[in-house]
Amino acid sequence: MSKTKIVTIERHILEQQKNHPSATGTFTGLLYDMALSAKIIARETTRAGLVGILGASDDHNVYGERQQKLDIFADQTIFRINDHTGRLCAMASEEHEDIIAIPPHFDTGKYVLLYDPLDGSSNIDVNVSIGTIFAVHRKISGSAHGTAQDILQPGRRLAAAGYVIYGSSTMMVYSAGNGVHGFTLDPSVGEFLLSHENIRIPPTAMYYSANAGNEKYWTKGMQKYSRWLQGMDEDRKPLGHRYIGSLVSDFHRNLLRGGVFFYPGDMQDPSMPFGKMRLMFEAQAMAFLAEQAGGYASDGVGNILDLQPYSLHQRVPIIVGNRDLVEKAEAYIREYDHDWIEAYSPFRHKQPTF
Ligand code: AHM
Ligand code: MG
Repeated sequence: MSKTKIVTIERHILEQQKNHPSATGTFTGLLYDMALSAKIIARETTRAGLVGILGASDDHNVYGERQQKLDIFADQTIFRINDHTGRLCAMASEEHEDIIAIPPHFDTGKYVLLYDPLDGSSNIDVNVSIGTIFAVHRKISGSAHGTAQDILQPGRRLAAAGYVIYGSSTMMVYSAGNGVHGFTLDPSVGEFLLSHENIRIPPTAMYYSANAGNEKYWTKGMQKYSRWLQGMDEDRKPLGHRYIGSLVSDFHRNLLRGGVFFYPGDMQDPSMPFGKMRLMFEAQAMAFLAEQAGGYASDGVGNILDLQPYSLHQRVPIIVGNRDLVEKAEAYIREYDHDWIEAYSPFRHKQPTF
């Protein structure tokens, strides 16, 4: 008989809570509610082709992109599970322009939740893995209702972050600052079971991941870095290239196999030198998880976790994965990309107005 313990996500979160004698269970409940949201969203993503929910809605999100119907479903599911629990004082979603207030007839709590309900949603119609990304900050303002000050905190202060991947199986991976743990959904019983305890990025990387179609826009430093990863100019074994175009999937694979993902800034439009990723909804959570798993995330200049956010929907360059590979990119940027660093610096140091 196998001696391996079967541990549900609920049990695991409760065990972790025991390490914090002063914990009230609020945080535990919040993480469990994310797992519940994930189960409901997973149910719909796996049935998407069957129930005619596929296809784009007429709505556009704040970036002018078409929202898929499942985006809206996922967004509303997470909101509706969390709005009335008394644990949160505000939420923010990639799909909403402004901070989402807790309805006035519900109690407010001491955390804020940020989420990208369905990341990589352009992949839905072609049956490629997508994901949900979430991050939790503690309230720091004196206000009962969450303010921009509570939401726009550096990633360094995150209380927890994680993602759900809707792939060949559904997994939830999270960290509350005590390592990174992964759970796989057993659809027959509807439970997330501990499948990947204390994930560490393997020291020897296997893959690099980037949208190589953008290479002509990359800075000289990033182009040279890409050649270095491919072992072009020296006698080095190249890394394999894997790119799904779904951050959660690309990050997850590299977390388990070792590697680096990058969506760098560029000089295509020097007034927007920061690439595509969103700091608050994508980069902070991934940076936190990477560091908890022994890796590192940089904007090309320094640690993403140390950036003071200035706006809810700001974008940020990201290079994330094995520390040595990320630092190598920083070194190339330092050597070759002075013009880019100069163009990006004002955004790096921009302060919020609250
Ligand atoms: P989304 O939030 O609009 O879904 O976009 C984010 C996605 C990421 O999942 C992925 O890493 C990236 O966009 C892919 O971008 P590209 O198509 O430019 O390679
Ligand atoms: Mg996204």
